Amino acid sequence: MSNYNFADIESKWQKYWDENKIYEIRNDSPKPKFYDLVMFPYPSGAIHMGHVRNYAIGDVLARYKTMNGFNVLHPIGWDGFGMPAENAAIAKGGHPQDWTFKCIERMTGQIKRLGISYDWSREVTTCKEDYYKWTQWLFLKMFDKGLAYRKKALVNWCPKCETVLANEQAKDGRCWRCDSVIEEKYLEQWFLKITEYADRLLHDIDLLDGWPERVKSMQRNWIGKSKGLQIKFGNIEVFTTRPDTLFGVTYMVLAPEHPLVGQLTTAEQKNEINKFIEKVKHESNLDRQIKTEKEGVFTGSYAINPATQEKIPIWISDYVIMGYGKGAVMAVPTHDQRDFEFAKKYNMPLKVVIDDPASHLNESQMTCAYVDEGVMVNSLQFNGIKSNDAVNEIGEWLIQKGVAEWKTNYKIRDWLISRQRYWGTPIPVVYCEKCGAVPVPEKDLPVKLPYNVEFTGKGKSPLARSDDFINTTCPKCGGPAKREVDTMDTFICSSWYFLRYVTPKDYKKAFDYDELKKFMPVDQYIGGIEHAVLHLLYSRFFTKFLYDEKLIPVNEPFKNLLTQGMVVKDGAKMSKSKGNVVDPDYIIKKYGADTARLFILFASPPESQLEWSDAGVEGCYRFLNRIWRLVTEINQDTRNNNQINSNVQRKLHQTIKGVTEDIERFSYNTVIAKLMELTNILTQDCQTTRPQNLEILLILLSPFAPHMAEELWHQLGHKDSITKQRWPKHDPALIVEDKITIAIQVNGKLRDTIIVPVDMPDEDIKSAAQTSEKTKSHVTGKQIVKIIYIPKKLINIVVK
Ligand code: ANZ
Ligand code: ZN
Repeated sequence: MSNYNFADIESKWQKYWDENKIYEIRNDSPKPKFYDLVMFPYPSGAIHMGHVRNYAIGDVLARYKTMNGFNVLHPIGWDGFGMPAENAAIAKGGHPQDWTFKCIERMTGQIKRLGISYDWSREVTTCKEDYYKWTQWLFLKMFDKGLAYRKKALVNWCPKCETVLANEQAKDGRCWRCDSVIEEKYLEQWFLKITEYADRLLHDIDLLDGWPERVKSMQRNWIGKSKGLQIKFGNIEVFTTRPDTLFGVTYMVLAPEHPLVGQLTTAEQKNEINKFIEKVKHESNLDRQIKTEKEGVFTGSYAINPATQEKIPIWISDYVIMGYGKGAVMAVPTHDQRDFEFAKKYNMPLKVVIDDPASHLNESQMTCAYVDEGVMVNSLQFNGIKSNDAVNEIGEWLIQKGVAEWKTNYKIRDWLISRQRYWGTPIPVVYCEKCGAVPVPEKDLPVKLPYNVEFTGKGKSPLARSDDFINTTCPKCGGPAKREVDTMDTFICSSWYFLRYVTPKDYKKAFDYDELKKFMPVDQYIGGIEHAVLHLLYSRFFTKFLYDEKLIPVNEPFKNLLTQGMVVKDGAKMSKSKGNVVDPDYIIKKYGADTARLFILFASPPESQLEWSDAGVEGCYRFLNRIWRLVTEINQDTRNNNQINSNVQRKLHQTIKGVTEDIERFSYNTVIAKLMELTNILTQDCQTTRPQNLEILLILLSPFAPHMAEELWHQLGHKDSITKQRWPKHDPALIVEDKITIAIQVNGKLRDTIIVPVDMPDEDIKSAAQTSEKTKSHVTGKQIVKIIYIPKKLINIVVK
């Protein structure tokens, strides 16, 4: 017997797969397609266990689908642009490009040592000219359609990253990358009009049956559609989702930035109002929304409620945001909690207009707003109807009066894509004094990112200081012009990379409609939940745009989505700062890639959190050693064995069935448990195990531990690769048990079990049950009232 020398075996087969292009596929294969995609990595320097998990999950699927006769597109590439490369260049000297390519080289080696079945001939790198040329081209397409535009706006600024960020990247007021508190700046920047697609992005979430509910609801909330009514209170318009509360409005609140505040403020109130506005300037929108203590000041003016003709005071407060709705609210303290708190603080009147059917509380009894449905009161002709119906009726009534219109609002904002950084795709625009902002013509793409720039880490970005880059001529008038010095958000690069994998080497176009037809949509996408409203939303937006332009054949990119769980150790996410990182290289060196893969897949189902366990790794290593011994030792004696053990056959076919079903539902951990059981049975049965059985075991194992499976496959005498084998099918006739176990109860209490042949007639089973020794003592001397028989399972004898 030879030892399981994983290091030699793994490098030997990796070389074999590589040299024989085992994992390269053709676009024109006659087989049905399967597009298996993992989120491509950012070349950060080294892969971590999260990557290993992601790629191992994807690899099992790729190998399984291939063996089931699919033409599996299973590519990998690099999300090459981004800030860490530039930051490293600033900190350590060197160049982001050199740093990035060094990282890619190192990580490529690591991924290859994992034995993942990628088609490396399709490798895509977003920071290479032959890729970012097309990213620029896509920008121009959007520009042509008015979907890329420049505007001056209040934007999120990360002081540490020294750049602006998209709203999606500044969630909860912090930078998605470095967690710094975001500042707001008023700047002129480039945006993509994702809002134009808001409704379709929302609506089509319903088509995504293969996506986790959690991701779908995160996207729904982010888009934040709300239907409501825009009502004129004189010349002030408000947006409300609750027209049913109109008769309960007792004051109005404007955002401090509202354009009418100046003219509404009376002389007496001027001082206080200005002081308040000054104060609010220092609060971010986010602070204002989460602040518990609402503050405000009276303007001195009044508005007229169009329903009641009552005079209501107009206030300003920080809880009303200028960027949402109309920047003004009709306040209903009895039915809106924020308004309730504000009214209590400033002694504003309360008026109930929806009666709480459970408590009928009046104004003075209320301790909080009543926000649910009820019966309309104090609302003139609307009294007595359900508040739910009143939404529409009051709405229509106001529309008739000409003071309102239905309006849909969205929370999502246009995607700010300018970045004041060097290491990104240059925005292909020049500024000419005569012609203004002029897009670079397609034939002049790519606008190359210059290599020779200076990284100081202070002040302007390297591009903004590179005269060679900046100074150019206007494509329109030929006069002197200056290039845009901002680069694009790298999330643009990753919004279309899955299209490039289909024709990665096409120098003439970004992608090809007909070729995409063969592979899109992605059948299975696998990645982290952190991209729920970043990459996954942006990619859907790009896909819809390209579909509208008739450039691609699908309008949703990803049919099924699996969000893998985190890898944790000692209960915490692996991270350098916590000092609990387990280095994949170390595990591969010590146990081999097959053990690493197997452990990662065995320790928990893909979507759950995975707790690292050294003992678990050891266990997987021992399991692989058992298979090694089983095949290398036992096989010597049984090479020509043709005897069939029906118990072993049954177990084998049950395992084929179970493993296949489990793989189909991503229950990889239970697959491995089943393979362990089968291995035990085959080992016990070592005298009679036939080589055919071992072959099936190896095929079932191959998606999980491909190197060992390939090696032992060849040791069994095969000359071709195990990856070329067909996935086995179970024989339904063989999995049927020939004996069954019947439970015997007396008055519902289990007293005995008997094992009988499956084909024993029911009458015989019933009499066998009554004659069982253990049952007898509970039955003798008593009267049998009835016998309940659940066929092939259970007999219950009821006695008196
Ligand atoms: C009156 C009212 C009565 C409201 C009531 C709610 C309950 P969503 O669902 O998020 O769209 N609102 C409108 N514009 C606002 C702004 N710029 N800043 C802060 N709040 C604003 O929320 C819509 C509701 O949020 C609107 O409906 C309005 O308050 C408030 F019993 O109008 B409501
Ligand atoms: Zn930052």
